[in-house]
Amino acid sequence: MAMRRREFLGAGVSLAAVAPPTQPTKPTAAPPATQDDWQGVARVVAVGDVHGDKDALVAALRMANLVDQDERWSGGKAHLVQIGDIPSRGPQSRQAFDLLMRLEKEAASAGGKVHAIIGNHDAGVIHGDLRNVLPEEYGEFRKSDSETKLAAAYQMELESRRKAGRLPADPAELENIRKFWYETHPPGFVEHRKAFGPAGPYGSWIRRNNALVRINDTLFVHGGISPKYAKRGRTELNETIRRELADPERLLPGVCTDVLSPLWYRELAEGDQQQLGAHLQAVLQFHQVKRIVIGHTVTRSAILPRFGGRVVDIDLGLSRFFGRPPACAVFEQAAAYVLHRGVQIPLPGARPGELLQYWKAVDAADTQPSPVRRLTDELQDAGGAARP
Ligand SMILES: [Mn+2]
Repeated sequence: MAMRRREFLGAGVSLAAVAPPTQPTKPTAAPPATQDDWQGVARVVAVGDVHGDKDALVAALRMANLVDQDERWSGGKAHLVQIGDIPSRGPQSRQAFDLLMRLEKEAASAGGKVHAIIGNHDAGVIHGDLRNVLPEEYGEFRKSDSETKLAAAYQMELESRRKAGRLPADPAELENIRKFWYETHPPGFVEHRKAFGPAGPYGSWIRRNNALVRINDTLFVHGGISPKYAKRGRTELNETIRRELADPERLLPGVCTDVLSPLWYRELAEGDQQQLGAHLQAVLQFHQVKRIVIGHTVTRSAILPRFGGRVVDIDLGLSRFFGRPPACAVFEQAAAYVLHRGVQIPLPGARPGELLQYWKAVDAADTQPSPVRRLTDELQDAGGAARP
């Protein structure tokens, strides 16, 4: 068990190696549950995976009139859903967290709400899956004594290797270990790990959020709901995930690291719509919703409606890592639409021609030649019957 966890955490990223000696090894119990069912919300704006791009997040929020020119909450009673994956792949992760944490307070005082859904990368920065974290993201936590802290952490690493009988006698081999360790532990690393630890300010914020939230007739979840999790209740799953994030001992086997879990599942975005139709319908019925909004799986550059509008993938890759235009989905009492480059386009339902109409409108709103043109042509060739 201990070995498996070590392998999962990867080389040199175990929390124990950098935790200060005064920090309890087992953090306190999960914080109180955050409400995961909201009804009667007049306006819901959903924004896709941020991946370390605070500027792109602001652009999307401005487009939906949720923040003003000073990046203050201007959304009134609206609910913002960020579909998960705030960090990784971009240099502004801490800034994006700071913005959302501030907006959460400002929204609350205005009668609105910020829901930051837990994605696999949000969970990952807590439990040590740091495969896509950039040196710049650690750099956001850098202070004048970061190098000293790194040196101390490296000494602890050597000590734990010595105790485990894994400290090589050969100086060249030891030098290789040192080099690799410093490559994978940039300045700010120690502070980053502490801040995202279960007890740190960012870690504890993430782990009081939900992985599944129902608002009105829509379920919001980062990856999707697989058959394996089709009969698991929202609150029970949210609590299980929060418990795992509070205590790394619970990670394996666990929900947070399961590729079929709501944090990782991709088939609603990529799988065959005929084959998955019955499963999807069962999930919608179980949660008593009309549709599921997901992120996690990057689309071909625009918000992707599937299954006759019953699934909407809003992860169009708005971070600079993917470089796509800002967009968001908006759900109001009488309307469901996307804002694509600022243009309002109704989300299609299951009626014939609606999907083609949607892609044509996205195409027209985009810069030319539009990246979705090929898709539009394919649909047109198939008489509007083809499904992206
Ligand atoms: Mn993801």
